[in-house]
Amino acid sequence: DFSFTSRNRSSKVSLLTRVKPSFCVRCVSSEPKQRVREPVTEEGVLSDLSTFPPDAASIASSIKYHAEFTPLFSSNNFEPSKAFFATAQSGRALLNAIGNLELTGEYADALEKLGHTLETVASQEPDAALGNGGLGRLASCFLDSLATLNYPAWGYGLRYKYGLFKQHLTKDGQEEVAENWLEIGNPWEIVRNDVSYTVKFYGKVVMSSDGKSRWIGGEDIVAVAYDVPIPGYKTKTTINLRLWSTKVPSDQFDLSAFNAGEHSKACEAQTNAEKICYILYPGDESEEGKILRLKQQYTLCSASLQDIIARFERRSDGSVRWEEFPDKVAVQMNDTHPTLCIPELMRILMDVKGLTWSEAWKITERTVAYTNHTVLPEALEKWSYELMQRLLPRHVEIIEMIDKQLIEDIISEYGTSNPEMLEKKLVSMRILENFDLPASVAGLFANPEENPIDDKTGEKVEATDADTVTDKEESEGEEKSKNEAANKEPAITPPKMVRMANLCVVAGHSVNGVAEIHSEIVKKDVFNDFFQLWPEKFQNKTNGVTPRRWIHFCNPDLSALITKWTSSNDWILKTEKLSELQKFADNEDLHNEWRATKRINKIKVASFLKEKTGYSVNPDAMFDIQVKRIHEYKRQLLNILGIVYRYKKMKDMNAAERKANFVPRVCIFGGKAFSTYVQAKRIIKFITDVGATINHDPDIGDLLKVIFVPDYNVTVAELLIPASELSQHISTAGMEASGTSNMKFSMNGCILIGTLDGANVEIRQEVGEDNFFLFGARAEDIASLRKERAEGKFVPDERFEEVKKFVKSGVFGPHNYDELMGSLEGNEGFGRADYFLVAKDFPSYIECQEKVDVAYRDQRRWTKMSILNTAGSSKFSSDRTIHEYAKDIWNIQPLELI
Ligand code: B1N
Repeated sequence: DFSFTSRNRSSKVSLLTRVKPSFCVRCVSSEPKQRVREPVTEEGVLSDLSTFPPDAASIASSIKYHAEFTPLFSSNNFEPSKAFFATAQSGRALLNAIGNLELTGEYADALEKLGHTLETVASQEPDAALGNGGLGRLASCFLDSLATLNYPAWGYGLRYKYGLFKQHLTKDGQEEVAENWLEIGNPWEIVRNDVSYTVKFYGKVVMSSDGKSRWIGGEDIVAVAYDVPIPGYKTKTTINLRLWSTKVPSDQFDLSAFNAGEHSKACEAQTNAEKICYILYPGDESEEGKILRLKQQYTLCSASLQDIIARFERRSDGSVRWEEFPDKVAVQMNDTHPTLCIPELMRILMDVKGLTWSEAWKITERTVAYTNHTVLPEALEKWSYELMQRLLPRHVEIIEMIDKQLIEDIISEYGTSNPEMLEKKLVSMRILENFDLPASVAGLFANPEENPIDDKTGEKVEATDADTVTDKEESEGEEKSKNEAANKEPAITPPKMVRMANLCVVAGHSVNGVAEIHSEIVKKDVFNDFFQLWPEKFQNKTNGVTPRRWIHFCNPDLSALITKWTSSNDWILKTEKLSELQKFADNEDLHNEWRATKRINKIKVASFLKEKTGYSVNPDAMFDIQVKRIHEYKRQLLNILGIVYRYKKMKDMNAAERKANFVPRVCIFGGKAFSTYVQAKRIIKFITDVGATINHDPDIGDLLKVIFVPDYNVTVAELLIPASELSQHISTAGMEASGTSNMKFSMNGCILIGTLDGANVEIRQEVGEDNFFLFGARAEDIASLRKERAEGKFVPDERFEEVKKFVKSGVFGPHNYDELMGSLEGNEGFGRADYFLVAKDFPSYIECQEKVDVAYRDQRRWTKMSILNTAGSSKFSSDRTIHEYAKDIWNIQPLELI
């Protein structure tokens, strides 16, 4: 029974709270007629929390949108505005919501009168963890900015019953535990039983008498909308995150089976439907897992598009002009998870609304846009053609048509005079992988020897005598190939696959990367053939984070300090004002206040670490933090081996030398490993083993502590980031698309140590080279360094070899860490030879860490660097990013508030 009514801020607010077990809050105003949040527009934006949940009329808009089947962002309203698809890694909502409404003070006072503190109430809320990491959290920042800036846009996603797993650390490393975040109810959602759509799977395609394809039979489920209001900061606008939950259609309960005692059979359809939304990213190694994941993706796309189309039609007042659809609707696909939007929109437009292929294609192309978030080949989604054909037969027909159309486009661009080049293009660009060419073009490549084509003239070359094969040669040749065939293993046909990213690039009118260097790699490498064909599609949109959650709310003392020294709190909306701090970078008073704020935040973290891990840390030591998903390319292994090197050096000294040579550090790690990612789990185990040894070593004491914080999530990030002094963003150059925690750390006055990768490059430009610790190989050198490594030409640094020997000697327990250390050596059987170039970057990393120590010893210098990081971080507000998407991709304007 949730209801949240926001009233005039100056009016008296009384509260009835029920803190546990269901975390419900009810605000009642003494002046019920007076509202802060008047409807901004009838269309597009859920503008008034007091009428939330909105009635059908006030919600009769769609949006242009974006999705990681976490939210998909969509924006469509009748003033040109758009929508998109996204995953939400939202964290907690309460402090953010009352903060955006500017009601924190009143709310805290009211709670106090009821005998509660705001802090205790807020801490009861579980994190909404409907995403895996940076991708989902980016979507949540985008929603905050969309609302704050009054853009008419929504997010769409799936309402997973279990969000990202909870991480427990045991003696064997990470253990995953289900995260039942809905257990005590979710006061932020409003179920919309009046908004539901049927979603079909399996079945077959038939041709009806009018020549149209129809998808019939199969299995139907129902997707029901759950709306989560997203209030903007200092505005009347509140937008919507619409999450879909799946259930069985009401007529499908098998009553007779149930009555006959076949209970499981009777409930089968129900379980099948409900399990689609059980968990975020179900394991997809098994066939069943793959089907479930594809069902998730299609559910998100189908329900969201039906919703958007229904809203578009409702607003058309009976005269629907489909050609206007892209003017009103934009769909931003947040990575490839919502790719099925493309064939789904085509299907609905053609098979349901009766448009022709070319009409539907023009509309689809103008509506959808694609954001690429990774260049890791293993993360570029591919689906088995056979599986997809079974589950979504009509969509596969449409994808085949798009692929055919693409082949024609490629041939018309490059001609047929150079079949070899043409074949290369087709192999790299086609949506369908490992497929024969359609009959219409197959002839070109049938047997190039038979009718070779001159490279220069493009003419057929006549066979000469020298080319003519004699009868004898021919029969010898036949004999030879027969023998070869008999000796060979039967040829394995490579599986037919559908390449989702290629489909996005072909259908999207815009393709963007998420940091400058990443967008360049997208153009020069990952999608180079597409870039040559359609250079105008490619863009960059450097990521950003919301300064509300990531400075103002999570670091209130720093926020107050910035407000004081920049003379107003305008910076929360206009982050360019942060640069005003530059002129006080040497001011002693600011230095003192700045350091005092950091120290308070560090003390909070120290007590959190004590509670969660039992370890006591010294708040005067440098807090050095690496928190992010555990992945080999992010190189937590480089960090921990650097720590091992430091420890070994300490052990080689006497107490006085140790004290004189080392700045005390608390090294904090946090992050989850994907449940089946064995090497990532070994890294966690290794870090905790190293910590267990060092933290108990009496020689070391407070000089070095190594702590792995369990269950890193948004709430933990909000605590750690304000307390950070050094943070590590040390991926192999070219592999991290952007990173977004780097931005959060820098905003909070933390100095980064990092490679020239992702958004690090731009952060360093903005905050100044002197205020960033740079090391490591450059992206453009990585390929040749890997080659050198694989050819055995690389000679590792002696210090690196020493560290490996030290680890293998058993200092950190009985394990020999063979698999982990082996991955750095390129032993046969241990996979790719140090693919992530840990050994190569190790010397420059530890030398850079020595420079960090020198800088930290000089607290004036360090504090200045810290201030200049906050002052230089204005570019990384998601408000800037969203304005760029709105202008360059969605073609929408902020709404004018009335
Ligand atoms: O997206 C973030 C970037 O800042 C990070 O650099 C990037 O690694 C991250 C499949 C992903 N890319 N791809 C994913 C997530 C879940 C999944 O199932 C891929 N996450 C990123 C925001 O741009």
